[in-house]
Amino acid sequence: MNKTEAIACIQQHLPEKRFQHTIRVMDTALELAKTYHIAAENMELAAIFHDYAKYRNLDEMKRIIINSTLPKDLLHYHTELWHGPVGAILIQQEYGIDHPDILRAIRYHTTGRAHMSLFEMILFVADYIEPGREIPGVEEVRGMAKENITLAAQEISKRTIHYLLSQNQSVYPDSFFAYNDLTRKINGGL
Ligand code: DGI
Ligand code: FE
Ligand code: FE
Repeated sequence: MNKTEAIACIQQHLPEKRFQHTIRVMDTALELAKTYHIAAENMELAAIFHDYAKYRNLDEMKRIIINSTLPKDLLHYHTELWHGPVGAILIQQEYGIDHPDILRAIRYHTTGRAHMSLFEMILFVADYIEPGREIPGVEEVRGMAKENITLAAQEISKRTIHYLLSQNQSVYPDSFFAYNDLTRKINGGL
């Protein structure tokens, strides 16, 4: 599927506001891809489809989690965590997109995970810093992203966990694994 087809397709599946967010994530991810010497083509597709399952029916998503190889513990966490993993499964089934970089980046775009690739970090960061986001302090993270993508990803991980704790929300293990792994890398540990 090429970029134009992918954009036309996602526009049909998302409400206008989410579609505009998607386009901004794509532009941001492409800028970062250029900075970090990652090819544009797969990055474009990953960004375009990253929120593909965001508005799927919860019962349908639950069924997909139950009937796939996805970890069942997702069912015990916030439903907001489902759209990444379920989206990765759906675009593979419905559009035959099967590049592992694309599928992994979409699957983990909400939580991150340990050992994220540069490709995954770019989508994870682009989703948080796209110009439509008005999160307090996001400007600082935008600056970091241009200089050091690992540092930006760690900052996002840290901020997200902080936020979830302040809201008395549970934190999915992959969010902690992402934070710990990025922190180890930044501090020069193994
Ligand atoms: O889909 P988007 O809104 O573009 O962004 P996203 O996929 O990063 O989803 C963001 C939401 O997910 C945000 O409200 C924080 C939440 N989130 C991220 N990690 C966790 C989490 N929620 C819970 N409960 N646990 C997590 O570990
Ligand atoms: Fe998302
Ligand atoms: Fe998003």
